[in-house]
Amino acid sequence: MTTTFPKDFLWGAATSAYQIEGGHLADGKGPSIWDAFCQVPGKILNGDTGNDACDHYHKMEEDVLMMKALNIEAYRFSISWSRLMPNGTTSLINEAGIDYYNRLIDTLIKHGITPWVTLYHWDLPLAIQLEYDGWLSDESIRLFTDYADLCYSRFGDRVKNWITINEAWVIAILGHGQGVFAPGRTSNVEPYQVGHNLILAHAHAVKCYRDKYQSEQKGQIGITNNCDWREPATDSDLDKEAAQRALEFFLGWFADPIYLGQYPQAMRERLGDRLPTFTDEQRALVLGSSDFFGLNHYTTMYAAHDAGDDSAGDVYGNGGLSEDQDVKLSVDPQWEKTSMNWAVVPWGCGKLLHWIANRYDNPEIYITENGCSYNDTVENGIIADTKRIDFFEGYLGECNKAINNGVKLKGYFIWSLMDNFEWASGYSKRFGIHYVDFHTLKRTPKESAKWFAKYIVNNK
Ligand code: PNW
Repeated sequence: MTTTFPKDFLWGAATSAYQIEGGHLADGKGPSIWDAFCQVPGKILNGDTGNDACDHYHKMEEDVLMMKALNIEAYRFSISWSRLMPNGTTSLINEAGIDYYNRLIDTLIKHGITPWVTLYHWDLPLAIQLEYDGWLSDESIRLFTDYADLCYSRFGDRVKNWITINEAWVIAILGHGQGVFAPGRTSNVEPYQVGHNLILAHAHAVKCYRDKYQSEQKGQIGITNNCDWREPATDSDLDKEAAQRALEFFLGWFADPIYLGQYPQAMRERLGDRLPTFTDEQRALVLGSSDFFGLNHYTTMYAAHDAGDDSAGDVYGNGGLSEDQDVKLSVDPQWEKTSMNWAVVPWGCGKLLHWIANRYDNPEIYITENGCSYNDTVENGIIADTKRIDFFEGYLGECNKAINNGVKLKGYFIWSLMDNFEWASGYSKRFGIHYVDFHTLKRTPKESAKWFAKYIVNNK
């Protein structure tokens, strides 16, 4: 069995705007729902905010040189909508924000790094939340499409890889179901309305790209969804069905409409009126609306049938609204855990890749995030994060096997280029392969960064 990756395999690293940029009011940027959410007492550990984050907004050139030293071929970042459109609409365009992303894109290209741009990584302009109720309103579909259109028109001459929305599941469940992420709402109805609007917003933004830009600009566009693996807790049919159901409620929720034209049967059966329906026109718009399958993957849990359980999940309760699923989740106490308490289970990644290949007719997949947080320490200038290296070796080994078994995995982005603002956990969780000292903002490559730089070269 070969352990080298195909020659055209794409190696990258990922970040998102709110987690690294800082400059939260710089040069005309408007506030986002994350700026506001961080002001709500008790929402973010230690009262941290992304106001300054890694100050990537002012350290962008230095950070691109850091990417260059890492040998990555592609860099996935997100655009802050309210930096371009301070009130979220076309009525106000902030040219200083556009200049900033132009400089970032040009600097990347100058150093031979391909930009992969996420349009929406959770930082909705606050004005859209206040004036329209954000993603709860179908107005969000039009507003997002206008914003996407601006991005294609200003950056599309150089940006050839677009991701519309990052992790609709997180926006719906953590933002509108459990209330742990912005905008902090708690409901068992809103997540499904929000999910529906996100799918339609994605599809309209893709239609805009295809109608007005794609043939000329020759780029690709898709969506990135997140999914953990769900392994049946036992061999029983009930547990096997529970694991399948859990995957349908997690990934199928967003991928089925795009690849199969409707919501998964398990969701339609169990949610009744809480699950919106697509009109024929909408279904046709959504079906086939992704040029590639973007996947963020972090961990694995066992799934068992459990009618009536409602306490599944981990720190983020990442079983979703488990009472809708009748699934009980658990982990093996033997499994290595990261500082998020997420289990390290490389084979779960392999199984998930095969599940996607089987269910969606073997699409081209890009892993747009995979990584782990550990409590790294600096000793004599060295950050010896051997557990993180083990993590990547394990997960990349499974990726490699999946490719050899016919899965069309085309690329892999490490989460994350550097330590950053980890949402409700603030700066307490370090996912980076570069260490950031949050007092001085100095970046230092961890041993994992040195390892990754070599791994890329050895696999080219
Ligand atoms: C993803 N869950 O978030 C995001 O895309 C990143 O911004 C984030 O830093 C990274 O993963 C690590 O957390 C997730 O509860 C947050 O299942 C929560 C979950 C999954 C992904």
